[in-house]
Amino acid sequence: MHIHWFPGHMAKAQRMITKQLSLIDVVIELLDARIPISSANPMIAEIAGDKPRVVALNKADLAETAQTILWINHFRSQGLTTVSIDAASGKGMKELVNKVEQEASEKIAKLTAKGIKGRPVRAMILGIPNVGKSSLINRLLGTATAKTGDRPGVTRGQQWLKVGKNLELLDTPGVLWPKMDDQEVAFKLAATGAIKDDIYDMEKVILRLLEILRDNYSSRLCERYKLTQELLPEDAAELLALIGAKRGCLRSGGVVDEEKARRIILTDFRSGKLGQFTLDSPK
Ligand SMILES: Nc1nc2c(ncn2[C@@H]2O[C@H](COP(=O)(O)OP(=O)(O)O)[C@@H](O)[C@H]2O)c(=O)[nH]1
Ligand SMILES: [Mg+2]
Repeated sequence: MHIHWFPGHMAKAQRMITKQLSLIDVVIELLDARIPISSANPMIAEIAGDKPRVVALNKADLAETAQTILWINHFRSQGLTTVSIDAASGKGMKELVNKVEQEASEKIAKLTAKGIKGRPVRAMILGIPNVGKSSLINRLLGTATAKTGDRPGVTRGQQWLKVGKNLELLDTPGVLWPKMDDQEVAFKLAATGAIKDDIYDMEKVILRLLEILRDNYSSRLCERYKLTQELLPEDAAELLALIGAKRGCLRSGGVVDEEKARRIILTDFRSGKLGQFTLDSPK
């Protein structure tokens, strides 16, 4: 499994983010609640520097609720303000905005002391591809809010978006890169859809996923695909064929269409039809 990020791209992305950070008060670090470690950028602490940071565990609707609570406590014990959100449905937006404003309160108080009154908090979202940055921006904006006008950001065309009374959000999120040198991390990123489907070995990902499902979530697997617990094959490839057959993914001659079976399993997993999953656990 290879993730196509090149040092040149990363350096450029980082330079860009660093420039943008000079404009903002608070970093919103968006993580996937299903993989809070694997979806993190290994250099986020350096990138964010001394800017206050709020960790938002997104896609909480797809993660195991009890695990998300453990993760929130874990991050909080490290001194990081952390919330869980669901940008698709809009859950947790108010808490997120409150935390962001809280994190900036010291800075705003300093500005006020200098005579600069009513300056809104400025924030920007950072996260790896597909973690939900655009969805979050749209959610925070809702329909009622308009762009703040012509005051430019760093990039031409970049704008501040007004969220409520006291918060302004940079309309372009910072795209971070994930860890790239760890096979297990690559698997989790691929399984959850953080990496484009055409740049990894889909076959291997599904087989690994099936192993995890069989070992830890066998009852869900059986329920979804009408399988018998006692008859679950040890071998993941056999399990794939069995699910394919059950789902009627058959080519002429009754041969199982494995590609189709893989698609079904991956879609079910990513959409929550196989239940909620958290693939990273706090140490
Ligand atoms: N279930 C669920 N899906 C989400 C959530 N947030 C984003 N998504 C989906 O994840 C995919 C990627 O989201 P997007 O906002 O484009 O990610 P970006 O690449 O970080 O901007 C889209 O299909 C979204 O609908 C969430 O909280 N829950
Ligand atoms: Mg986007």
